[in-house]
Amino acid sequence: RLVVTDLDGSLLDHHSYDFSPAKPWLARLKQLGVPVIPVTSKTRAELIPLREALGLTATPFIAENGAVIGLPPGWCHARLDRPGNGLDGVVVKQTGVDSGFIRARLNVWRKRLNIRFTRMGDLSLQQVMELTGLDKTRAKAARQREGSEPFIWEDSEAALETFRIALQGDGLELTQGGRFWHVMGRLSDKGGAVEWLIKRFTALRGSQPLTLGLGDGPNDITMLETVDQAVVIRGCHALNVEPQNSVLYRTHATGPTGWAEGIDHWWGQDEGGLKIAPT
Ligand code: 2M8
Ligand code: MG
Ligand code: MG
Repeated sequence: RLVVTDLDGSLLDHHSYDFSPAKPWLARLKQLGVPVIPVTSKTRAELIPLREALGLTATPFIAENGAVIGLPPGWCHARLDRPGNGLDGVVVKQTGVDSGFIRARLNVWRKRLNIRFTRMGDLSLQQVMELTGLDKTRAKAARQREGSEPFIWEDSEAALETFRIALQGDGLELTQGGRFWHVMGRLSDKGGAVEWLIKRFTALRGSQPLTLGLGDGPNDITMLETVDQAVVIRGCHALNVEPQNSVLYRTHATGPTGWAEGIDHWWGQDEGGLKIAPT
């Protein structure tokens, strides 16, 4: 088994970033050796303290909507990965385009199309803090982008479509999180990164895992379409999340309470004498 999960609005509360309602399941999955893999818009810098707090330092992570993948030692391939080119022996893979290129193209299109948006990098630290509710250290970490750039759209829907087409020509794509739009390389969305990781898991363990995925935003759709069992967590926003899964559960609760509700739905029943749910 394998769990892939969005953080903001899913495992973490949209406003307070608290995850206590998910603790019993997190502990139980750890005990069973089921990897829980964060798949998030957040940066690698934001994930360092977060993985520690969540007890997820031994599992891989997917940052910046799929643009960055981190593999801890147990997940590395003897010949394909250069060991320990990241912190704590974590191998870091960049699946997309670097953020310097993304920022340069955003500036070009802003001028040429005469469109209005504010990049995260255009905001002051104070503004990022106010907008997201993150404290200073976390807001700083959120600005350390490696393969994607968040922005606030301030123009019309029609202009957004023109912008989307312009970015396609640069090999870039748009996705929508809870508060921000995000630009990244066209081949590095959450679904693609999760697919890559499932293949890696299968190669290392010799069998294909049963996969469960949880998310609350449009940027989670490709990930949810990649897994065997999907959970759409009720959002704190009015965004449309319509993955084309045949096996989909929508929670009643939001955030980490919904997260636990979703895992309960799929894995809460005893199976073949194995009691999976936490007691
Ligand atoms: C941004 O990501 C969220 C994910 O849904 C969003 O788009 O609203 C990113 O900038 C991330 O790095 C940051 O931690 C988060 C804070 O709310 O916002
Ligand atoms: Mg989310
Ligand atoms: Mg997210």
